[in-house]
Amino acid sequence: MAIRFSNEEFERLKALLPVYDWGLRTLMTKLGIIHEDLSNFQKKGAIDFIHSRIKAPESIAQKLHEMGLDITAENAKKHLKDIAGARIICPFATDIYFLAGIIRSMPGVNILKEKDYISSPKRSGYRSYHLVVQIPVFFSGKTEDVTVEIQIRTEAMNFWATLEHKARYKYRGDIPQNLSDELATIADKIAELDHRMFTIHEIISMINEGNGHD
Ligand code: 0O2
Repeated sequence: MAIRFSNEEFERLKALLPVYDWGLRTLMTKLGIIHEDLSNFQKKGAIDFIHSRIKAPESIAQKLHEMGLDITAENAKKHLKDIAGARIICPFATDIYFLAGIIRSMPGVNILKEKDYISSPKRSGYRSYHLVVQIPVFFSGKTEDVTVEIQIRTEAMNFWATLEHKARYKYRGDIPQNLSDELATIADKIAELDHRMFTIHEIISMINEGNGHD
């Protein structure tokens, strides 16, 4: 049975969510500027695309349930760091670290936590770089710090995570052992593929530099 908020708690949650949306939009404006600047002037192609989402109430309720917490708006605000989320997709792992560095130096963005699941992948095989940040949002005469989780991954890591997420959903978090083993093996292969593609990219860049091209 689906885990849900009570009507009263759902109304409380609905009152909270706009602030997360404003925080996310503030961050997306900053990231959009970085994306445009990098595409036009600096490190061409370091970002493929960026998207954002506010976690659906059903997913918030499910996550609180998995954490063994009561399904309340207060617990969501207190314990969940990914109600607002931005995902940056890059061609190569080196771009991920480059972008994490840019985010770290952004004025008005306070870093709360960083997790490098690329150098230390999760047991599932999941790879990604996570930053939990806080952004001040000014509204109705007051300022509130909004927490946003930023995930940075390559296209290949994203392909894997999307498929594994689907499997997790399909099997309600309990993926059969043979399938999770296969996913973990593929995750390793994807990491190797990412590395080999990067080597080719470096060779092409060196040849282009020698020829005086970008
Ligand atoms: P959705 O639907 O994407 O929102 P923490 O352990 O809390 O200190 P962490 O690892 O950042 O820190 O938190 P968490 O809650 O484990 O993971 C946060 C998000 O990372 C997840 O959100 C996923 O988006 C992604 N993620 C983490 N581990 C995996 C994994 O093994 N497979 C996939 N596909 N994604 C993962 P949600 O709420 O799970 O999902």
